[in-house]
Amino acid sequence: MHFDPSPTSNHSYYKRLERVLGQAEAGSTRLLDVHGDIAPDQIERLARACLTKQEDVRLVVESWIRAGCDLEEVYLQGLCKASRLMGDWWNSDTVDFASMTIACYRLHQLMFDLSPTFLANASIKANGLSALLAATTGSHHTMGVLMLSEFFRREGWSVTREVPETHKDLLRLVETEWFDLVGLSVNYDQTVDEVRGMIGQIRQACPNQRLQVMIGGLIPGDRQTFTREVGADLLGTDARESQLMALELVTGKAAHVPKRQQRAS
Ligand code: B12
Repeated sequence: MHFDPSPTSNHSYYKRLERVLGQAEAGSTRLLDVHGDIAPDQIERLARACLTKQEDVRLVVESWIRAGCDLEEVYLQGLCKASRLMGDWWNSDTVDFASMTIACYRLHQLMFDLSPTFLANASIKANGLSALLAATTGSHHTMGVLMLSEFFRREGWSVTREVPETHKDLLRLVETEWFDLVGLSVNYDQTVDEVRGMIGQIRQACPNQRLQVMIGGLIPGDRQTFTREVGADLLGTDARESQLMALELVTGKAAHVPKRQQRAS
């Protein structure tokens, strides 16, 4: 991956960027492909907009919503796939680190802007359950936790979203506030020992003896084995399914997951 904090000094960088931005006319294709998924060139359209300006990002997503795209699919397919496509461009040095970071910020901003609509019925659904959803210390991968929080809130959970600077910050929260569930977004470079230690401390600090701990995100290696070894109660997948699984775990009631929603993250 290319790390150039000052792309202005790099003429060829702009040439490459121009090539990416110049591809395919905006909105020239159908929104959905034959499988009913958001079409790849629409994903590219969003990714390119993220590299230009916030207004363009908004316009792309608005066009999808106007064309009848479900907001959850906008998040789970549109935003996730666009961020991964940008990651591919970053990997191939088509975009640099600074542009990538700003582009990710624009996706964050989009979620904040869409939040009032996304959470429109959340208060009616209030379920009395509370979740602490946290990125792990030192992780810059925060988009997953933000999206996860939105899906939990949408279904009536009270959510505390945290990007802690130290483990102590997380433990202080767990000690002082009541949570039914702690969801930890694992970072790619964390070891079993680290995560197991953290989960053990969380359980010790938490006054709720029935606290459930869920993990998800960029789990290294075999996800099932990792989950077992760190002592988590549940392994999540995408944000929508994870919420359903968490609800079932905490309430002990089976949640129905329609087939269309069983999408791997
Ligand atoms: C965007 C991105 C970044 C951005 C993050 C911006 C941000 N604010 O989040 C930036 C540019 C900062 C970044 C940095 C790095 N990145 Co990066 N990044 C990505 C990328 C392209 C997309 C990730 C993303 O945000 N997706 C969108 C979100 C919404 O989706 P998600 O994370 O999958 O989350 C969903 C689910 O997993 C679930 N979920 C998420 N968390 C949780 C938690 C729980 C409890 C549950 C239940 C569910 C859940 O809900 C979400 C919605 O469904 C991925 C590529 C990929 N294929 O994932 C690489 C990737 C994750 N990055 C990677 C790497 C290596 C790095 C760097 C080390 C690069 C470097 N050389 O510096 C640094 C790490 C810095 C750090 N200290 O953390 C690797 C990780 C490799 C691995 N798994 O072992 C990946 C996979 C790229 C690759 N193929 O190499 N990255």
